Amino acid sequence: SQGWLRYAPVPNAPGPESVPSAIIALNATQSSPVFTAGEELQRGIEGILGKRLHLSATAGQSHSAIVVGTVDAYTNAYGDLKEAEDLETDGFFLSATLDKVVIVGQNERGALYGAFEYLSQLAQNNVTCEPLVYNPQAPIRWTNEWDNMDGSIERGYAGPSLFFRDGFVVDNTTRVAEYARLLASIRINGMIVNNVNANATLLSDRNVEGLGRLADAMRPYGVQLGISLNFASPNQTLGTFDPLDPKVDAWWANITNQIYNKVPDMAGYLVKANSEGQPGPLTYNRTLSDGANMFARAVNPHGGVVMFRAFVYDNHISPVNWTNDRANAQLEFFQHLDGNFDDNVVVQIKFGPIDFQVREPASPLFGSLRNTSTAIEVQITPEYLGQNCHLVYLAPQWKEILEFDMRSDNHSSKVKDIITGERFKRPLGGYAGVSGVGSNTTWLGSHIAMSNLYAFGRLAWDASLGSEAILQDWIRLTFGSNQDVLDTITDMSMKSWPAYENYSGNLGVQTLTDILYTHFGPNPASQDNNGWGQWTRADNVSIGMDRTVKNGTGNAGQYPPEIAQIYENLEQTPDNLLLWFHHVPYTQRLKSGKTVIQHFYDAHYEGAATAQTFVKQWKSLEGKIDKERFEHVLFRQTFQAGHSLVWRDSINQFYHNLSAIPDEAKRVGNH
Ligand code: GCW
Repeated sequence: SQGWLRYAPVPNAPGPESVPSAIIALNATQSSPVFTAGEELQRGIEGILGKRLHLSATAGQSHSAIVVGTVDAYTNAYGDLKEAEDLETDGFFLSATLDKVVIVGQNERGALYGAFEYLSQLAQNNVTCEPLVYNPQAPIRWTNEWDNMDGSIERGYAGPSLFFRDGFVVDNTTRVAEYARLLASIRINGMIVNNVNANATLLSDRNVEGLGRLADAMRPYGVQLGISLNFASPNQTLGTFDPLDPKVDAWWANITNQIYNKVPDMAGYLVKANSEGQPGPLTYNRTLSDGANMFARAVNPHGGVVMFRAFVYDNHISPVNWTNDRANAQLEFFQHLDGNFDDNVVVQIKFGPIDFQVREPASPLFGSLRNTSTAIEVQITPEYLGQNCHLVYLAPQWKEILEFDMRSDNHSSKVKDIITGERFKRPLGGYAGVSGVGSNTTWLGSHIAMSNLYAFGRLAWDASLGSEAILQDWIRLTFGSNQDVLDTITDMSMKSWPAYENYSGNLGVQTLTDILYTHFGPNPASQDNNGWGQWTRADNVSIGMDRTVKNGTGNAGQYPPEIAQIYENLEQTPDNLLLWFHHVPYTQRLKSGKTVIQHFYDAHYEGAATAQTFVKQWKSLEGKIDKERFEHVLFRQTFQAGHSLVWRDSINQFYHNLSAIPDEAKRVGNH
């Protein structure tokens, strides 16, 4: 499906006279983003307004035309544009009146973004746009695809890979281009095409040639290809992968040159090292920065970037010791390396200290790396959050992290300003979204989950946007502008993350899914005594991780002082992170006045009740949405409603058995 780029006719549209009669894509050469912009404008306007405009590549009379091009091409043809000086890399200027539309990109990619912006406005029934300059807040706006060479996708819920099959890059790249088109429309400029748990066979001649073809399919959309690397790749030929061995360095320089030969505009590398069994520099007693810089040297001559993941921890950690804490790992591994990374290295940090749980505080690492560029990693594919069988609109969760103020040096230090490079004056930084897109026609396995992909791109461009405003753009583009459809999907989506949190793991206790295998469905018992370090420390009388400095793992002390003091202190810690930072009796009173255990019981009933209403809400849209998508989403909402009851009863029963504390409302247990 076309996702949000349907270009469906707009009812009550002001008519074809509301757009100019021709499109000029300035100096457009075949397969360039400006060429794509011209074609996209033609296709979009034909779909939305039923009028096919003449398209040409040469500057003509700009009156009564839609002119799209780079700032250089535009000024050559039509003279100075005063807004041009405000344009930053990938930025664009857009102005639209009824008889003249000007779309000028700082580069070709920006011009394409401007075309998509104009089409998005048209599709939402706005035919004019105030003259405005649009610039990105962050240079790195990438997806991470966790696609394996055999065609499976780690944590993907939408069928096999678009990129690989049976060990090789696919022959047919049609869907790759369609995906790049969706990404370009939300201003994503890079895509890591293979899993961070990477395989050295990606670097075979045949696959490097294949990467060239993938990049060719993405290039017309301005999406640059990047790849994940297996740190031990040289081992087979050299018998070593020591990052300080000159032979190893030369090996990487050589293979990197070969790749750039096929993919001249490769974005760079993504590296997961010394994490969950992956090889890395620690094997040779080298530091993580030694490892990262080895790749940085290889891509530097080509202008490439190395995204080095901060997701490094011991996955055989002993639960016996109460001061052990996986949440401490990132700072322990990375803080002392601050300043040691080359300039083209970006440390990519998962939003929270553990692993994409339903509620986590922001990772303390954001607040403490001052001489290192950083990026935030979020999961669009909701591994722990219902795997697209539950509706969970994630933008509100991402916004909470992005807006969180670390108060580094007692100074405003919002995560969103740290990762753009603004706060610590870093040259690079941005966003990585783990997408999970597969060959299924819905892309993510569920039509309604596409709001998450859409919102990721929008926030990566401008983190100050509101989650509801982004959502409503997506709804209008995806389902049309019927008011009931808009209101209903807005209401359901905005309630969805709180509902999921309520019927899974609340008060910051972690999601409470099965963590050993599926990461799906309730399994609170699996959340203790495992080597993964995802613990709740629940016993008969008490629950929660004591992460205080005075008594626990010390994790609260990893935050800058103003924040550390809040998390250290039971009274000041917000209820929704209480069990993340503190170990308390089930009878502990929350700020709401309820006990922890009663909150568990009530929240689980509330959350599951909300999931029941989603079914009724969705059913009210019958006839207002096409049958195929109506039935598809109804099926999922019905599943979610049932599964939320399973969640509710499993979790409540589990803690009722453990604590033997009755539910005041007498719903839980045997009565
Ligand atoms: O959350 C865990 C996932 C793994 C994933 C890992 C990571 C790609 O369960 O599937 O591996 O995180 O982010 O590296």
